[in-house]
Amino acid sequence: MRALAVTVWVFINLLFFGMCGYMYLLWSQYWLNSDKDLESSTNNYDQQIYLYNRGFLVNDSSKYDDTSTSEIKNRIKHSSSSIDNITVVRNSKPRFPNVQKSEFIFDSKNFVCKSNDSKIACNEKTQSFKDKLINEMKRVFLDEGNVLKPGGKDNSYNVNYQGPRENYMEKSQNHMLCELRNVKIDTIQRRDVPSKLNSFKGYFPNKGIFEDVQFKSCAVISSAGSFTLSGSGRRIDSYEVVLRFNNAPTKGFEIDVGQKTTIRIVNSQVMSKQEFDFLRAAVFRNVTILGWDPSNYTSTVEEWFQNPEYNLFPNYIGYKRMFPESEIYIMNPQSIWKVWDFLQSNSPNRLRRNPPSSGFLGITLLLSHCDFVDAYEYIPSVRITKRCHYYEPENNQACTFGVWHPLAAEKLLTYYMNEADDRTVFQDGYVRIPGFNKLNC
Ligand code: NCC
Repeated sequence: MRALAVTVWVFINLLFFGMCGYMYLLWSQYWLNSDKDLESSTNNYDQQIYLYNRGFLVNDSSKYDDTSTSEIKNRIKHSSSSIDNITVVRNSKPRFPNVQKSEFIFDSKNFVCKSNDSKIACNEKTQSFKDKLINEMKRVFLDEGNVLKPGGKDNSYNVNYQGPRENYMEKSQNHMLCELRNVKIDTIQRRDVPSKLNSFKGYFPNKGIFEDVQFKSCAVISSAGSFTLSGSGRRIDSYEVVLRFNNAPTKGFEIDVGQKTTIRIVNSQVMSKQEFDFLRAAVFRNVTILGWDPSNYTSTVEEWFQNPEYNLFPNYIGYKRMFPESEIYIMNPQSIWKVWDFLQSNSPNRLRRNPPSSGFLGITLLLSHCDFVDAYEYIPSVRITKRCHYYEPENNQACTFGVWHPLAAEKLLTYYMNEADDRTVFQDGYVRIPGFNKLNC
């Protein structure tokens, strides 16, 4: 009798829990599908960049609600004409607690060495900052590979990488640099212009950027907020080549970022959108310009010419007409994906399938032409702040750690290839990478 009662009890329990499980499955499938709709409406590059650059994950509704929709629309910096459908995600879908939540606190004043600190005290501060920072970068790096995360499955550039995924830490610094040396950043030359676009040909040079030129010392100046109060300006101006990004100004910020600019790497949004006034703004004058625009992963150069993500060609040609002697180049989009392949082939986990940031493209370019490259505030120093840029008040730590570009991977690998000591990296704010001509491969 008792055995029968136990059996019935077990059966009822099984039935009850089975039904609960089934209902949960139905419920989560519903949300999965509604996510798909949502992804397609938020998949647009502008929206993703907007959200990521403000530290939002695409589905992270906790940060915005109905009332902020119009504010979101108003504040989109680089919106394309099609962007009036920002989707607001409601906060009612099943969620599991995030076991890998960030514990990184921007309490940088605890880590800055003061003039009266002993060498030991300063080293301790540096070490403790380094541990926290590297942990945070590794956390983001691992999180990025998580296909279950919002945006984790996105593949708008049709990346179909089939190569190895090795662990960079199992290779020597020299080995890594030798691999990166094979990833040459090419620029579009006359011979690359498709024959259908013959009238374009005359605007493109017969040589590549910095072809056969070797510089002694080069500095890459990230646009990070951590430049504020760095006082690095004078040192930066002493390099033979100084590379800056997009529309990052020097005027008014000379003490921290210097005033010299040799080359600017400019993304296609900045080159093409009216608000950046590429043809007239002073920041783009009298410097070498290298524009870039991502193609699809497998596109030929010809296909990309006919369908760039942001059409940078009208302003490229306009600039060439206005300043015929200017040094302006366009990156070969296939080089962008070769750089991405390098990052992925040295990362055991899957990277976001989006192009590398201008920062890593700039470092890679200069390594071919400089005896050494010092990258400033790319690996954030103890002056780290939530501010995205040194020239804008906006807070957004995603600019530093990345959610859309594979920034965390870029930075971990860069730190690995660096030969400066930790005090230089984290207190003075720059990493030093030996140029390719110094390598023994
Ligand atoms: O912000 P951005 O980057 O111009 O920065 C240039 C490079 O500096 C490094 N960086 C920047 C900020 C920060 N806190 N830490 C950093 O390490 C990065 O390596 C970065 O590449 C770009 O890469 O071209 C980017 O451009 C901006 C934007 O288009 C321009 O700033 C013009 O406003 C992009 N943001 C948006 O489109 C909203 C950003 O995704 C990448």
